[in-house]
Parts: sequence; structure tokens; C-alpha cells
Amino acid sequence: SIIRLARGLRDEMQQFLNEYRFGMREVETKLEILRDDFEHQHSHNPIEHLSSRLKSMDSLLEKIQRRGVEPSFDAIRREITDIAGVRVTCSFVSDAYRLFELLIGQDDIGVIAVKDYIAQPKGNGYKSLHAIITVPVFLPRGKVRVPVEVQFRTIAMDFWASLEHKIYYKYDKQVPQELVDELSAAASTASDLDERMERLHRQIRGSENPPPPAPPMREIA
Ligand code: 0O2
Repeated sequence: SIIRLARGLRDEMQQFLNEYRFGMREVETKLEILRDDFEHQHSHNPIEHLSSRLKSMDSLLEKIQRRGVEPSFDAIRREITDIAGVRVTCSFVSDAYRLFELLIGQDDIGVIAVKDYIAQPKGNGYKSLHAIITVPVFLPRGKVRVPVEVQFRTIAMDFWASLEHKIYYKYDKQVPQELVDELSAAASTASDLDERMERLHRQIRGSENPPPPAPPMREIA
């Protein structure tokens, strides 16, 4: 019957999204462990805020259709790499890079892609360090490797990005030029603030024990 068919589809969707939900939890736990150990060892919390979100089935279907791809679970899995997203907001740029290196250096983590919009900001001024990684999730039916997009940024970058996101949608993606210019100026003010805060942080820490250097970066294809 149609009801049985609908329930079957609903269960399949839930199972599909659950894998991503579990992958997201694994990544969050890894970051919480890094944060707690850092706090214990160095009395410094490198993470101001940790958040995560799962894309809804509706927005996945919309995204896949926008790309002109016939919707199916396989197509979504293949095409969309930010179904699960974790955002790590740090006080300092150096903490963002350090956490990124500590996470991607773990031997159960795979790296699919890295986009460093801190070193190379987007045209509008957007800054963040993005990594699409895979994390193993162990289920009764076996192990699955789940892709998770992790964004590392500072509080100032996050402040800017959330306002820009609001403006972008308020103007239905057609932002007037004067606002684009204002946003670009605000992005550079945010960068200046990050640099000043980092300098201050280094000065304060100069007399204390600095944390050990992060392990060398792994080769990224
Ligand atoms: P949400 O609601 O945050 O999830 P994609 O289109 O995602 O497949 P793309 O554009 O190559 O591929 O990915 P990229 O550049 O790594 O950006 C993905 C995510 O980064 C976005 O997800 C945003 O969260 C963030 N982002 C990227 N560019 C900007 C920007 O200019 N402004 C702001 N505010 N955020 C940005 P979503 O799905 O668009 O949004």
C-alpha cells in the first residue's frame, strides 16, 4: 500500500541522515577531547564555541535538483559533501589552525578537501578554514566512513559571516553595491581585530609556558 511505501521511504531517509548525524557526533567528540585536554594542560580553552548542523532532506533535494542531478540517495551521497557540518569558533587564528592540524592529523581521519579561506579570503571578504574529512562510524551492520565538513574560524570571522549570511538572504542574493562595500570594509576591520588580539595574546603568554608546536601537517592531495 501507499502507506507502507511512504513509511519505508521515511525509514530509509532517517537511516541515511543518521549516519551523518553519528559522524558529526564523532567529530564533535574529537574536538571536545582536544579542547578539554588543552584546557587541562595549558589552562587555555582554544574553542569559544562548537556547533553542528545536519542539512534537512528538503534542502538536500533542493540542492541536488539545482545541480540538475536526478535525486537518489547515491546521488546525494556523491554530490553533497556538507550534509553534516561542524563549526569550530576560536578566539585566535592560531587556535583555528592548531585545532585543524590536530584533527586532520588523527589516523582514523581522512581528508577529502581543504579550502583555506583565511589565507585566501573570498571576494566578499569571507574568511574561514574549511576541511571536508571522513570519520569512521561503527554500526551493528559494519563500519561506514562519513564525510563531515568542518569550518574553523575566529569569533570575529563568525560575527562577520553571520551578518553577511543574513544580508545575503534578506536581499535574495542581490546585495546592493554600497552594502557589499560596507561588508568588505567590515571584513578588513575584523581581520585587523584578529591580528591585534593575536598579538596581545602572544604578549600575555610570552611569560607563560607556550603550548608545544602542533605535529607536522599531513600531505594533502
Ligand atoms: P550553511 O547554511 O552555512 O550550510 P557548496 O555550494 O557548499 O557545495 P562551496 O560553495 O564550494 O560548495 O563550498 P564552500 O565554499 O566550502 O562553502 C560552504 C559553506 O561555507 C557554506 O555552506 C557556508 O556555511 C560557508 N560559506 C562559504 N562562503 C560563504 C560566504 O561568502 N558567506 C558566508 N556567510 N558563509 C559562507 P552553505 O550550505 O552555503 O550554508
